[in-house]
Amino acid sequence: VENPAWWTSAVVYQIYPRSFADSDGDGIGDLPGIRGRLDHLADLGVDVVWLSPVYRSPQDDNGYDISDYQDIDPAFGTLADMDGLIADAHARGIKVVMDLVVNHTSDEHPWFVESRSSTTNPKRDWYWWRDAREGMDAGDPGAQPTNWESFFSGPAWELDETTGQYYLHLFSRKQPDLNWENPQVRQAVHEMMRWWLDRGVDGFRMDVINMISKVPDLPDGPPIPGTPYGDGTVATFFGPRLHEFLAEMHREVFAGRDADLITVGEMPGATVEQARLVTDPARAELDMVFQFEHVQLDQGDSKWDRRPLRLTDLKASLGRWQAGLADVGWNSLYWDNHDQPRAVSRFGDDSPAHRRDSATCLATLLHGHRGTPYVYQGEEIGMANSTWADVRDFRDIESLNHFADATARGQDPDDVLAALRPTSRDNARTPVQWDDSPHAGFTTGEPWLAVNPDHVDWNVAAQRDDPHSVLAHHRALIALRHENRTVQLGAFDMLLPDHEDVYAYTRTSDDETLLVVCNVSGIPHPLAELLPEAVEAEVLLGNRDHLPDHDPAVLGPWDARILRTA
Ligand code: TEU
Repeated sequence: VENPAWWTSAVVYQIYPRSFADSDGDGIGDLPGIRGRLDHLADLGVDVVWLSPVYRSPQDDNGYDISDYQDIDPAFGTLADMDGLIADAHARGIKVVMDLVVNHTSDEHPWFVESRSSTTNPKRDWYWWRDAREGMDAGDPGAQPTNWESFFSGPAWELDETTGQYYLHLFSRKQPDLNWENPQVRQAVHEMMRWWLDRGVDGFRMDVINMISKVPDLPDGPPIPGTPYGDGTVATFFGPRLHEFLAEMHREVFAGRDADLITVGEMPGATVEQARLVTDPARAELDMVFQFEHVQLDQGDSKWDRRPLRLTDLKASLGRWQAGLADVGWNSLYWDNHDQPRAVSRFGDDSPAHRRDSATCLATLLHGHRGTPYVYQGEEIGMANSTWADVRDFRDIESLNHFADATARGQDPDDVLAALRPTSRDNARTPVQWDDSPHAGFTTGEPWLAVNPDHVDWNVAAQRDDPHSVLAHHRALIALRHENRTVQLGAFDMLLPDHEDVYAYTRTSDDETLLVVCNVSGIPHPLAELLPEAVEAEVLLGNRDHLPDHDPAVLGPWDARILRTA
């Protein structure tokens, strides 16, 4: 790649502000709290920080329901705090990316308040309004305009009494979908985006941006067996005008500025082919996307139906994405975010014996790939899923709605709770564990969501000066990416595709070949047999070669190594 973009050697850190650091004792993280912890990010070495939404919001979906895109919610602070955070981050050479949530707004956004006020309001067509299904009366069971289900359980349509019509909400009923067919909507969004760029932000993570183009006549979806619903994603994922809207957004917002910016589109259901089109620089749409294939390999019929991950499935998936975007486009690389359970619990082993090694093994496996790695708050210290005594411990609307919906349909509450525990998004949202003090140094008040009891042992303070900590390993991985062009741009080749425990691949550039080999299991494997060339190779970074039982010829439990073999 000649003249590679700056983000091909960058690492992004995601902050979920509600759970990061609370400065005023109200139990909710805030912007001044983030400003007070920027040295942690600088020490880690990240280049960009992506903030989950901090805009004014009723907080129905913890800020992904926005009522004013150009103001900060008082729970998080003020616009002055935001300006200060941007300045402080820039002073440390860290860029700031905002979360752009424009598939939908809050139902309390003035645009929707106007839109719902009457069928003739000028903003009526800013959202998706439809009459009851043909031949049925508004309010009748099954009278919703389509058979789609919301991601947060229940129908994707809400009847609005004022006008007797339904409005579409793919997420909660307090998150009405914007109608992107309407050029006024697109212009208003572009204007707001330019306003944030003028304010100094360096780009956007774009929430469910593949849903902004829908099949305009909103057809029913194919029936989903065992449910009263049809699959709405056929009409709402990657609709016919998506590339047109993304190219228009690039022209209207980024053109002329984009050399220093970064854009990443969250695209549930994205295929490699679609990602190639979206991230092809020649098409000037987005820089990269978040795809979901690798975080759905351990799911059955739904996200609540968990099954063990097969490593060969992971290799096939990540390998396909590496190959598919090798010659055009770019990958994002992630395990964790605010919607996913903690990787060390999900894909690693968070038992005391293996937690550190499996966390550093998973990090090595991910960061060695070609793409831009995303570190989610707490992932750098091996934070794990929390314990959930009963449904009252949860806060996430997705989890709470699922519990209510599943039990209302007759599922045993204990079974539903058992399904929530390993999967709930709240696992990612427990407060960041800064130290072993009460509430882990996150707040001096009552945290909005309980701190994981394991914070007494797993916290930033305990790891900062430990050269073998999960934190130190992330620091080393990030430094390696910054200094090594083979890690940044080298060709990716998967090895051992059929091995169920060992994940290995090479990265090749003109001047060297690196071999990344990871034992994604608690069982030793003979490296000498699997990859003989690895045994004597130069070790650039290992995660357990400091341990007394380390044997160069044998991969120990969760042993991960980045080697130079040529
Ligand atoms: O998530 C999009 C999305 O598809 C999630 O619902 C995800 O599929 C699921 O929760 C993971 O299993 C984005 C935001 O990241 C999420 O926090 C919001 O709730 C959602 O959009 C609506 O804005």
